[in-house]
Amino acid sequence: MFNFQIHATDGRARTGLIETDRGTIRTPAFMPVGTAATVKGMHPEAVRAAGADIILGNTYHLMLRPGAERMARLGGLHHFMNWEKPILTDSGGFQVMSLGALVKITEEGVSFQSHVDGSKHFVSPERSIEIQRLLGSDIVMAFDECTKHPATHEEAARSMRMSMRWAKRSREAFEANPAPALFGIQQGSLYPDLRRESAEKLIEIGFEGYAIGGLAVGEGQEAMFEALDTAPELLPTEKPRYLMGVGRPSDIIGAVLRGVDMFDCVMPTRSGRTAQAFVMDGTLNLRNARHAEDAGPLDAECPCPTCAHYSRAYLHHLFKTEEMLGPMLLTQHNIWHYQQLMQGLREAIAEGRVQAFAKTRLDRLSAAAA
Ligand code: PRF
Ligand code: ZN
Repeated sequence: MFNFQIHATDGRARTGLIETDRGTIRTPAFMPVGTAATVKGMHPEAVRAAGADIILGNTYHLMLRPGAERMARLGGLHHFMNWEKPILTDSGGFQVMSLGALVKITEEGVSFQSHVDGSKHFVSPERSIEIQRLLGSDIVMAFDECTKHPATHEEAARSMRMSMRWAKRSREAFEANPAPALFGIQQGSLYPDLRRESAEKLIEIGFEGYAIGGLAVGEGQEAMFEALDTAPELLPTEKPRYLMGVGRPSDIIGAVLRGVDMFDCVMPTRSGRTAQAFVMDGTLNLRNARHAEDAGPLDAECPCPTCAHYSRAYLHHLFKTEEMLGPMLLTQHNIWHYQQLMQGLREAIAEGRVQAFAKTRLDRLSAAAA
């Protein structure tokens, strides 16, 4: 089962539900990143308690360790990591490109050496889909190439057209061994004509949802928003739209206003490990000495367990002494912060006040940055 219902729209923003056999996903949704079969530093129960309906896993990391066939023998990713709710898996190409040292890309697929032990591997659209099926993914992603930035029109066109041929091969491999959903990934860099061509090719193939790839790769927020002024509307209204690898809270707000339904990003978890807290008024660095005697919570408006029980001074102390509880408590807060933002967006869209909600949040963020 895979079913998307839009319950309310406000301008281009939408709120609704994706129903799957493993549970319902409230949209707009933020998916915490669980790259190596763990949302780093958090128990799965705590990820769920924070309000996450779905997490993201990665083909690339899991095929290297513990290995896709081993994962299948161990009962699949959900069982392995004790997360029974939905999991979306990324297809691997993007991670190979951003992590793998030696990469060779041909029409057939991608050859690379493991960043772990130097061993040689090959991933094609067919193998990526097979791996995602062995993991037990609920939402499988087509295999694509994330076009580098900047790219000339010619480079972007060539890359996008190869990704569209791979999308077709991904669909065919998926049909032979189907899961609840396969999402296609739009590419085309910052070129509106290529984004349109990509959307048309994906729609012709047909997918249960559509991702917008190739953004948040160094183009900056203004250029990303310009692309998002047109890219989402090229994709089917009635299917979920997923903006891959985004982003900061202000990026998410801007993308929701432009019609995006799903997001993932390492930012809340990675920042949690490096002492950066997301709060209503921007970000805080807990290593900063100004927190040393601050008995108040990270964020007085946050309902999370970290803010209920621990002071900024204590968190500062944990980071100064490099205690592992520091990253754990801060990651928990950051994931709650992101989930609270999504809940706020969903309620505001349902009540027809998303513009006012966005303005209030963005004004506070820019006042803090000034
Ligand atoms: N493709 C895939 N995964 C991704 C991206 C992409 O373009 C991005 C780009 N921001 C993040 N993750 N498959
Ligand atoms: Zn908190």
